[in-house]
Formats: sequence, C-alpha cells, structure tokens
Amino acid sequence: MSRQTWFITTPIYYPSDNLHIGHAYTTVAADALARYHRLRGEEVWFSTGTDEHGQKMERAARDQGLEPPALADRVVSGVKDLWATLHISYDDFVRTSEPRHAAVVQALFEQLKRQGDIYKGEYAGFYCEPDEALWLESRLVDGNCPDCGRPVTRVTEESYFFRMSRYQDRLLQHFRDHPDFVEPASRLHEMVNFVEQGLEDLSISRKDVRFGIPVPDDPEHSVYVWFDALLNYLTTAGYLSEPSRFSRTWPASVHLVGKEIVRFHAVIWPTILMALGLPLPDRVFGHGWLLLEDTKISKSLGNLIDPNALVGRYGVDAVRYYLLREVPFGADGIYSERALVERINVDLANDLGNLLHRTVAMVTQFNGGVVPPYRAGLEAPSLRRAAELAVAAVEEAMDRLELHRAIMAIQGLVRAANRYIEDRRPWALHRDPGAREFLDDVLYNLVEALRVTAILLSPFLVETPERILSVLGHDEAEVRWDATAWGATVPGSVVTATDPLFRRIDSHADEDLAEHPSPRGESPEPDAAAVSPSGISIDEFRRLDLRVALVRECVRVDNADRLLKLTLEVGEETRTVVSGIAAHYAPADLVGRSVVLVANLKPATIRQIRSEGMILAASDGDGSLSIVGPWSDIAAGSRVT
Ligand code: ME8
Repeated sequence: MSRQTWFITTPIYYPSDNLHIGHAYTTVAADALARYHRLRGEEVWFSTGTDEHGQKMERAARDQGLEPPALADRVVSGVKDLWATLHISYDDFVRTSEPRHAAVVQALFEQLKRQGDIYKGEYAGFYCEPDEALWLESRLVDGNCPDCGRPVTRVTEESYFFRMSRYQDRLLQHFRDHPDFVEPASRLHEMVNFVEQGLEDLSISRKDVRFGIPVPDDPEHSVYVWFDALLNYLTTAGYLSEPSRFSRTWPASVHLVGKEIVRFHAVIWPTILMALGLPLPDRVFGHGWLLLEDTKISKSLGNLIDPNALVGRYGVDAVRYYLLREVPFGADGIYSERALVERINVDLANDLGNLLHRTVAMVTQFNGGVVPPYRAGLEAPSLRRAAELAVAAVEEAMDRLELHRAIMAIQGLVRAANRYIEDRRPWALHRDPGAREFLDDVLYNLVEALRVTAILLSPFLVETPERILSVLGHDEAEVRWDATAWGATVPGSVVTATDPLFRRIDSHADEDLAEHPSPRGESPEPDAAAVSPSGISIDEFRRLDLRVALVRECVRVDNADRLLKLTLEVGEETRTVVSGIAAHYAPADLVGRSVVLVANLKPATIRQIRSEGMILAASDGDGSLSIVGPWSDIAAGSRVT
C-alpha cells in the first residue's frame, strides 16, 4: 500500500454530557499508539472529535433547556480541556457540526444516490435512542434493543436507504481474507455471525431530527447520525479539502473503538467504503469496557468518574499509567481507585522511582555525580540483554495493540535493574579498591538502563520520561526509537539529585502480610535450617495434596495493598484463597490461568476471608516472584505429584 501516514482514530464522542474515564481510556490508548509511531519516526495522523447530531443530543439539550449547538459548544470546550490535561497529542479534532464535515457528508450522499446505492423508501422498524440504532423487528430480543437490551420505539416513515445488502458477500470475503481486520479475534467472530444472518438495507435518513445534516435536495430529511458520524474519518483525513493529504493518509491504520460500537465500524462502515470505492481501514480494534463492579461506566447510568479530578489528585502520568497498564487491552476491567493507588505505590514509586533514586545516589556518592566510563567486556551484559529484550517486547506488543504487555515489558526492565543493584552490590564494590572499574561499569549500566526505560515509557507517560532524562543529564532531543540502542549515554554526563518521581500514597494501614510478601498467606516462611539434610521420604512428600487449579475470579482485598482474593476451580470444587501477590500481579493477569494449589493446607482467616489453601510461586529473594503452573493444558483438579 502506498499510504505514507500512520492514521489512528478514536470514536467521536457525543457531547451530550461531560466525558468520563471510559472516554479517557480510549483516547489515552490512541494517544500512546500515536506517540509510539511518531517515536519510530513515522508520519502520524491522530484524530478525535465530537458527534453532535441525532436524537440523543436533542433530548440531552432539551433536558437542560438548551439548543443542541449550545450544549455541544459548552461540552466540547470541556472535552478539549480534558484532552489538554491528559496531554492528548491529537492532530485533528473534528466536530460533525463543522461545515467541512457537512460538505463531505452531502457530497458522498449525492454520489451514492447517483450511483444507485441510495434510494428512497418506507422505513418500518424500531429505534434505540441511547445507541442511535435502527432495528428491524426480526432482530429485536424480547422486544428490546439486541445490543443494549433497552426499550425501542416504533418508527414508520419515509426514509432514504443505503443498499448495504449488496455488499454482504464482499464483506464476508473481506473478513476471510483479512483475519486481522477486526480485533480481538472474538469480535471478528461476532461480526461474521451477524453478517451471515443477512444484511438488510440501512435506513440513513430521519424526518423528525431537527439538528442533523440535511439530505441534499430534500431538506425535510436529515442524514442518520451514524452515517454522518462514520464519515468523520474521511473528513479528518482530508477528503475533499486536502486531496494530497488524503492520499497519504487514507485508509486508516486503526479505528480504536469500544466493543459496543464495533458493529458500526466493522459492518456498516466497510460497506459504505466499498460503495464509495475507497480502501478499507487496516484494523478495527474493539477494546473492552471499564466497569464499576459489573456495571459499565456510562453517562446515562450517571456513575461518572471525572478524569480531571483523578489527574488533580494523582498527576497525569499516574492516571495514564493506570489506564494503560491495569486492564489487558481488549478485555473488560473493573475500575478502582485503590488499584490506581497501588499502581502508583508499587510500579511507579517503588520500582521506577526507587531505581532512579538509588542510581543517582550511587553515582553521586561513588563517583561525584559523574557518569563513569564504560569498559565494555568487564561486566557481564545481563542488564544490556534485559534492555534489548524489553525493546523487542515493546515493539511486538505495540504492533498487536497489547498496550498492557508493552508496559509489562518495561516494568520487567525496571525490575531487572533493581535486581542488578542487589546482585552487584555497588556499595561493596566501592569499598574494594581493586573493583573500581567493575563499579564504573555497574554504574554506567544502571544509568543506561534508566535512559532506555525513559524512552520506552515516552509513548505512555508524558512528564516522567523527560524528568528521568534530565536527571541523568540527557535532553529531550534524544527521545527517538533508535536511541533505545544500548550505549548512548556519554561518560562524563552529570546526574542531579531530584525530588522523588512519584510519592507513595498512604492508602490504608499495612495489612497482615507486610512482613511476608510471599504468596503464602499467613503461613510462616519455611525454616530452611529445619529441613533434614537427608531429605524427606516420598511418603512425607505425598502428604501434600497439590492440585492444578484454574483461577475463575480474582479481586483485590479491601484495605490490604498486597492481597488478592482468588476464586479457584479445583475439579468439582470451588476454593477461595487469599494470596500476598498483589504487588506482582494484577487481578486481570490471573483470571483464566492455571496455578498449583496446596489443597490440604489448614484454612486460615485473612482479613476476615477464609483462605482455603495456598498457591505456589517462585521467588528469588530480591523481590521477583513468578507463579508456578502447568506447562500445557491440563484439567483443573489434576494432582501434582
Ligand atoms: O458511541 N469503558 O459516542 P459515545 C471503556 N458517538 N470505554 C468507554 C466507556 C467505558 N465504560 N464508556 C465510553 C458514540 N467509552 C458515538 C461514536 S464514532 C463514528 C461515533 C468510550 O460518547 C469507548 O470508546 O457514546 C466507546 O466506544 C465510546 O467511548 C462511546 O462514546
């Protein structure tokens, strides 16, 4: 494909009310992807905007005693402020009320009508106002909207139709030829099923909507809000207004959307593009929802969480980090402020902040604040290898839009650097006059690992990378992807002490396991000295009932920073286990994974929860921990012998 620009879009949001954390989630994710591609030296176009027509906007405005344009103006100004607060680096903010957009919609409507893809008929169906979706009776579920389950209203009126049915076979063929067109894969299957049931022609005009784009030559009708909204992607790519940019930018590389609007983007949108003779986007990625317990965070449910307030409380980077790291991108996840605080305390303050603090303190104390020369070869390249692996892992994860995995890879590098300090013990090298050159290498490697970490973090965090680089004596100009190659730190650079990168937030009193950060619940650490040198007999070993268990659910334990409560399936049985691994794993990392359970451990009560066993994990004594599990699929309940 000759396209030169990497083009990413967010949905254009309804400015019917202030946006909430769910909208911030999509937009921050799109921003991280846009920043990543810019970092790689690519030309990027990143668009977002607002969807200002339709019944939903009219009703919201009426409820507030306003006309829709006045409501939109007010909300859009807040949306732009929010994107500034979150440092969203969009290239274009398109409002569907703008003349440049109406021009595109009307021109394309006319083109489709001329070529016979739009015709006038009679619409008899049902309308779901919250989704702005039209349905035939045959698609309703128990008389309600099949997407959201809410009531629908009957609509019978003259309408223009788009001959979507014409494109059914081509669309199915496109799904077959481009298995990455809709992601995650489960959403592609839903779309295939939907289309295989038969595509009907789509009603694309309404008579009772006052604020909409008028149908050319028939202003009694206005263009259906979704037909209007989807075309925003062409408006922002420069269709009509900037043909040369359009040819560089279209088709879009990624339409990032929430899972509830995948159907509009993966079925309706490609058929419109086929009719227009335009190439289809490379990917439609439908991410999951942020939920409050089991309920989607939404405007209509009123359970809003204001991202402005969160940024005010915790800072922009903490909020961005939490949004992108906490939930595997694509899956649903539960929003929790407590989990946000834990991410700040564990990942940002403890792991990253301490690494910077310790490194600067050691370079200052052992070498007068000057980065020492690197004598390649003296020191085993373990940290360099960890950095190179992290760079490759970030590349792979970002190509798959697995943002959480990209951050996990960076976390891995930070932890490797912290382990490296424990391992090499620079303070002991400093006391040994014969180890001077060795110490120099160790200090150099730590500074270098931090420099690479800062660059890797720069798509995700917007203030911290620069701070790290400036503390290390580097400047912002060095933030380029190829600068992640090892060895760019120039010996002789001067490091400067600084305030902590992130301050720990005192959440709650320390919990039970403060002294035992192992996954062993309340059971004491085994006393190594008590193990008989002659070993245990096989019968003694068999007294342990070890079982494969499947993690069905996992949640954080209230008021206990380190504890997770796991619901395990063990054969026919369900067990609850409390485990002190929250500093190492987020609940979403565990659900669906198999672990090994000590099934006959005496139950213990931890934080008023009865814990029925313990799961096994390996730890290396300096903070790393890895859960132990079977190597291949095996039934939950299987005995481990
Ligand atoms: O659907 N979790 O606009 P909208 C995750 N105008 N993401 C969420 C979310 C949540 N709880 N709540 C909202 C529209 N989102 C149309 C789009 S595009 C041509 C037209 C995000 O204001 C997510 O991206 O209802 C979702 O798809 C979008 O906001 C819906 O925003």
